[in-house]
Amino acid sequence: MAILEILQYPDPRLHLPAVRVDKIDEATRKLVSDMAETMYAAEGVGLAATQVNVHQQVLIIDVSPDRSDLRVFINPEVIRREGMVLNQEGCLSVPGIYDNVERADSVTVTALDANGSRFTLNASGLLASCVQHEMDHLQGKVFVEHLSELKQNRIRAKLKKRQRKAA
Ligand code: GNR
Ligand code: NI
Repeated sequence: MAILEILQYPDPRLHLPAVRVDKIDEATRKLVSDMAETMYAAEGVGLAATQVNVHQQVLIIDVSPDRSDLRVFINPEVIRREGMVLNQEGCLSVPGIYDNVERADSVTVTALDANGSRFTLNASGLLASCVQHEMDHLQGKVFVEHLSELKQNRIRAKLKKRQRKAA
């Protein structure tokens, strides 16, 4: 296992669209296990492959309080969405920034697991928000892009300044 580097907004690589995985093999399972180690080390509830600069449709989520319920989604598709909610979100690629994002209240997702078996999940609450947040990443979209241009400009400036200081 390995901890991978998480791309930081506004890195342009966060905007690359992920391609479908056509064969789930050992390399895919290694990616999933490295992503899990990376997500747990960073104390996130989800991670998309895009964030670790792998532009394939792979995402993981664990919203359990004791970090014992890892869910793996390969080539995920939302097949139902219902309702609207406003929830505060954060992102490991946009550290220290939290804001409200409107999402579907509940979604049904179909995807492949790490063994290539298809499953369908009905999600609501944090799990539903997280699925939508991670699927946005796979399309090259970061949650701040749901906010106003003014907020996006402020966030970009703040993170660039912070990255300059850290360098
Ligand atoms: O850790 C995370 N918390 C979170 C909170 C509300 C909605 C979505 C998320 S996902 C985020 C981890 C992350 O950046 N995943 O891409
Ligand atoms: Ni994120």
